[in-house]
Amino acid sequence: MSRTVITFGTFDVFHVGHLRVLERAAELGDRLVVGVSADALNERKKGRAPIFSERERLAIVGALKVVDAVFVEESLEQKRDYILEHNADVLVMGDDWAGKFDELGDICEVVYLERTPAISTTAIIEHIADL
Ligand code: C2G
Repeated sequence: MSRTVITFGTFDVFHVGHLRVLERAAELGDRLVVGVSADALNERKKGRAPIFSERERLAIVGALKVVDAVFVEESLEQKRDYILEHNADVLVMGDDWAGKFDELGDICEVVYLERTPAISTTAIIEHIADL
């Protein structure tokens, strides 16, 4: 039987840390579905709009070879609904979220992957701003 993996993220100013987490997530199953967080969700969560709009971020993530489908993640609290809706067998999150989604273990496997060190959207933005 085919195994569907689901993961979530903003994926703003797409970088190699994003690519690696998606590649490793894809290896855990046969099909990878990605919830790309909505602009409004980012504004609520981080107090600023992403650099790239939700349409652009969906287009970038959706074009990757390892990604089979993308959708807009409207709220952090809807993970259970998204997992059920997409028939996901595995939820993958970066280990900055370690322990936060363990309660979803009743409907799917929950895996936290190590973040790629020394790269982040914020560091890239700060580096460019300093040039
Ligand atoms: N990531 C990584 N290594 C980095 C940076 C990011 O592995 N150096 C991973 C994160 O752990 C996450 C994914 O890339 O799994 C996307 O990162 P963000 O865009 O920062 O996503 P975030 O804002 O944490 O997601 O429901 C979750 C929300 O959508 C928010």
